[in-house]
Amino acid sequence: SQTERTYIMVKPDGVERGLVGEIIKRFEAKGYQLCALELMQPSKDLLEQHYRDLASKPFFPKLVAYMSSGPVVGMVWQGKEVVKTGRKMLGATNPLESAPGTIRGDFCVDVGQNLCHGSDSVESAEREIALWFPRGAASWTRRFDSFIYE
Ligand code: DAT
Ligand code: MG
Repeated sequence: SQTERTYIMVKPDGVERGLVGEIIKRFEAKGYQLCALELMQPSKDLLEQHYRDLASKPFFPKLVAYMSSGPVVGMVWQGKEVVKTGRKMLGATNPLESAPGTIRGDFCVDVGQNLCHGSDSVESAEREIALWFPRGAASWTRRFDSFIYE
C-alpha cells in the first residue's frame, strides 16, 4: 500500500561525511514521502534495542560502539513497497558487494562503515519507527501523489 513506511537512518559516518543530503535526495527523487526526520545522538541502550536480533553476533559490541560514535539522522519514509525498495536503494550490507548506483555501492567500502540503515520488513519498520520516534511520525496527504501513483 501507499502508506507503507520504513525507517531509514544515516549512520555516524554518513553524517560526518556530509552525505545526509545525498541520501535524502535519492528517496525524494524516487517519489517517496518524508514523514519524520531528526538528528540525534543515540544511547547505547537504544542501539542495543534497535539491533537486538544481532546481540549474539561477534561484531555486536563494535557495531554499537560505531553507531554511538556520533550523531545519526533518523527518518521515516512512506510509499508503495518502500521497505523492500528502500533496501535496494541502500544496497547490499557489505559495500564491496553493493551494486554501483546504490548508496552503499557508490559511497563506501567497509561493512563496519556502511553509511546507512534500512528496515528489513514491514514489521521491523513499525517496531523501529516506534523506537526512534516515540512521539510518532507525521501522517500527511501529499497532493503530489497523483504524479507518482497511477
Ligand atoms: P543491514 O544493515 O544490511 O540490515 P544487518 O541487519 O545484517 O545488515 O546488520 C546490521 C549492521 O551490522 C550492518 O549494517 C553492518 C553490521 N554488520 C553486519 N554484518 C557484519 C559483519 N559480518 N561484520 C561486521 N559488521 C557487520
Ligand atoms: Mg538489518
